[in-house]
Amino acid sequence: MNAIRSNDACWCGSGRKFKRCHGAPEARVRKGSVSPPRGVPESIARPDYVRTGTLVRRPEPIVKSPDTIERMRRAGRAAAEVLETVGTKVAPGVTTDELDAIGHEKYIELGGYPSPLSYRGYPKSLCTSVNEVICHGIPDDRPLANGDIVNVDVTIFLDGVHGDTNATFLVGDVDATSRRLVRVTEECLGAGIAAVRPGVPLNAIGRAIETHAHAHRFGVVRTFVGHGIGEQFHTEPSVPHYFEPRATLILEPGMVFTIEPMITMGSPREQVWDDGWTAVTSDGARTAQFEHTVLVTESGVDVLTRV
Ligand code: EYF
Ligand code: CO
Ligand code: CO
Repeated sequence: MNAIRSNDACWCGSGRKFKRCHGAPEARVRKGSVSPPRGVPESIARPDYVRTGTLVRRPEPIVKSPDTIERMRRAGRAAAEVLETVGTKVAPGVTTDELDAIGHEKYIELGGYPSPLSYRGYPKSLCTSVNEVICHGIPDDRPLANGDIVNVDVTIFLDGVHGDTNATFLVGDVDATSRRLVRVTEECLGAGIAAVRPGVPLNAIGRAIETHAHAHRFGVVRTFVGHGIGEQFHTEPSVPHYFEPRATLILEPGMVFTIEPMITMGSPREQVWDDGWTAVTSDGARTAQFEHTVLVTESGVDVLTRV
């Protein structure tokens, strides 16, 4: 697919140039002020990287044991509960830091540790990515505005394993093209999940996602991919959301990974803010994301991150 360029006429039929329609620089999200990290009771078990301050990657089986799968079902359900709790609070005027505080309390109520908190200086318990922010947006004091879209990404560490999920929410009255972006992105996740079954190559997932996104003339972010998950937040395999001929791993029952397509109205390229985390579209066009942690089963797929 050829990405729409800033000077092209917008595909939505507005008659404006794309940059004036969906990528207007004046609409860009600005960095706000970030509050100090929130504390977690000592009674809650932490991932290794929080206790030691460094991430040491350990070998971890791609096919999980029945015991690990049971624990991942609990962690997945808990992640979904946190996301649901935060999602109900999304509204114009609410700051993303307030969303972080609500999520933080829910992680603790469920007995889990917020996996992003304190990894290489990441200061918050979830990610909030507004409008043109692709992923890893840091909750701050910016109030959500009527018409925004915001992705909330939750990862919990519970029973020694991680569960990872996210969704994009509409803030008040959102324009039709942004609503379409959000709907198509959720459909892309559904198409990726529907491609999962034993015996198929991993790249069937990205092929299904990319086909659906391109049918709607949207872009697919390539830099950030889904990931294996288990006792570690990120492990093998990488799960591209585009067709990657080299991703030939054959899916087997017991594999657990995330599918988390990031879909753009314009260019799928990204830039990272000088906070070292916040990834935004290079043209300022809006982007949306949905994510589930999924298990390959004998008959197909189980989504672990549902309430
Ligand atoms: C490498 C971070 C990295 N990393 C990934 C950095 O997969 C994610 N969302 O679906 C995702 C979210 C975040 C993220 C938020 C912060 N980071 C944190 C903890 C461990 C880690 O290992
Ligand atoms: Co996530
Ligand atoms: Co993830």
